[in-house]
Amino acid sequence: MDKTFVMVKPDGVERGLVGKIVARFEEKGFKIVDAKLTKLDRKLAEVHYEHLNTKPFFGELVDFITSGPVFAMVLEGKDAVQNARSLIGATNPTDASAGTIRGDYATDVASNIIHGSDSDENAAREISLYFH
Ligand code: RTP
Repeated sequence: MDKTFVMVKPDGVERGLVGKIVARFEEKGFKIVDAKLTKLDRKLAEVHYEHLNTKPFFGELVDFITSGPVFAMVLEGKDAVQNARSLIGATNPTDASAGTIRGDYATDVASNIIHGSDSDENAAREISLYFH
């Protein structure tokens, strides 16, 4: 079975959406193999999002992701990365289909509720960053 890393961002935790989001992954058939509520320090946020560190919104992204607790999960299932991304929906909620998490719960790219790894390589990297 494949693994992926998924994290309900501070806006999703603040809005009380953790239970609903976890239920969607469980209903799809994922198994939760690890999970925790945690708060990122700036160093972890900068490492997690280092691929975006030249973007104009990088400072805002780090401020946002460290602004409150996140709910981080390791999910196991067939084609875990791709199936989780399908449930999550497009990065910009404006482009995300209804029925996806971002399509149903978010309107703004800067606070789009949830993160999911975009490759097996990044899933392994992110799991080791958050769960070690
Ligand atoms: P994520 O890593 O959070 O799952 O998102 P993603 O792969 O779908 O998108 P990525 O390009 O890696 O962007 C990471 C996060 O940066 C924020 N963002 N803000 N203000 C903006 O224009 C902007 N663009 C991206 C989003 O929170 C996005 O999820």
